[in-house]
Amino acid sequence: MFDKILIANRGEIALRVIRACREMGIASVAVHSTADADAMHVLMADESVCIGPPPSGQSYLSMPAIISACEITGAQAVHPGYGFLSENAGFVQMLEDHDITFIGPRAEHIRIMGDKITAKDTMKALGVPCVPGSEGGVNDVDEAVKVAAEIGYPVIIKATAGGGGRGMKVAQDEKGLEVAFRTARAEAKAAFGNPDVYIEKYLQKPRHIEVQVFGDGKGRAVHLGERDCSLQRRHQKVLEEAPGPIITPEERARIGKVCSDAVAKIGYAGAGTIEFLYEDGEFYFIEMNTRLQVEHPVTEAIFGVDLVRQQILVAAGQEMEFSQDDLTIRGHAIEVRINAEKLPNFAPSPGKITQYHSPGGLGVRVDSALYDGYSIPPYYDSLIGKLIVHGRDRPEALARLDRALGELIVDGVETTTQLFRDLLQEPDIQSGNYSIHWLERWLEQRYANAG
Ligand code: MV4
Repeated sequence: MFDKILIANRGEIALRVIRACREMGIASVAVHSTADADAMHVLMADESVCIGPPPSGQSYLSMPAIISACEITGAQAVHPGYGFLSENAGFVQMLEDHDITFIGPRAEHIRIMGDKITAKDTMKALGVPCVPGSEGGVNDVDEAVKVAAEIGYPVIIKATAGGGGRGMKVAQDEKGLEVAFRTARAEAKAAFGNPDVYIEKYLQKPRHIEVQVFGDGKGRAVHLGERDCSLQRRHQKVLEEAPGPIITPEERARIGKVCSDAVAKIGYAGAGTIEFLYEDGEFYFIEMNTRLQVEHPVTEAIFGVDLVRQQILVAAGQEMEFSQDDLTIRGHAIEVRINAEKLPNFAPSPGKITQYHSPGGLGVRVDSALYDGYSIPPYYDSLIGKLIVHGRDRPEALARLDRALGELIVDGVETTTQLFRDLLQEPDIQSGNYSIHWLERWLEQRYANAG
């Protein structure tokens, strides 16, 4: 086992990893920009190293600076958290060249899933159900027209180097396809330096359902059910829950096995998320994320497992602490993302926290790097905390969420807290009746005359 792990991240996820390290008797090293000298992850880690100025490109994304910090402190492994260098195959390669262990999957698997066409080809070959569409990429308008005629309109054109909603265009008919295709390619080339696009049938009202998988890197893998992350705004998740409110135990077992078999077969190591669109009882693969995700705590709550601990064990060449038969769901969990943002436009609201009180009690978890008097810097993303509630069933989780939100005090900056109290009043939220478009429509109606 490692003696010392460096966490190449900041904020709540850095704390999350430090906590797992401490429980395992592993020393932790924080890295930070000059803007984060007084950040909680620096205070909580055993050691810290300043790696550069505020912009992420010169600090949290600087591979040489992070590798130097490993060398200076003697850290044997790096946990990347999410975002930043967590899905950068070149970083994994560079660490390997310096004999430092990356706590995550192999570079090869990050590379495969980073190219969406290759990811889809790979998953399809592994028996994972995919959205009907082009075989591989589509290189010219004639081919696009041909594929679209086969699968039927509307269609969606996606950039192979995109993902997470970047570089997508919908075409309603053949007339719109030509423009959509050309713009998609041009935008993909400009944004990612790669013009390659592919085509899929456009699903009108799906839910975003993602399956948590975990592999030991030696051909054994499990699934930990699904999360419903359909409540999004501009491709940013706002609320996530597990299990999915409309997924049956039979569907879970079936798609879960498909996913765990797939990652077992490729020898995947560590935590991964297989994203699906779910419509009319069918799952359609869209992307795979090769990192620990922001919303992993809802899965941890219902399965009672520590995913970061398992990541560290597997990275050190040990076995994960459970097999599929050990994994049973207990109750229901919901996470809301507390962002320092001002509604209705969700404009970033950095600044000094004048008062902070975190909720507590049974079934409440708060993952946050906030403290009284802390100044949220303007350079990074606006997530300042995650409130995760766990109940015996969904109604209990919803009631607990409302109760916990009522206890939360974050003064000095604007936050998304009230949004969740308002959402909880909605019958569709109470019943779990929402698709990927529900939140944007609700926000439009609610704030039609504001900001
Ligand atoms: C789609 C789709 C409809 N049909 N693909 C957006 C993010 C990226 N991960 C995939 N996305 C979508 N792909 C087909 N074939 C609709 C979306 C989509 C979406 C997906 C998940 C959550 C929120 C979304 C909001 C708008 C569009």
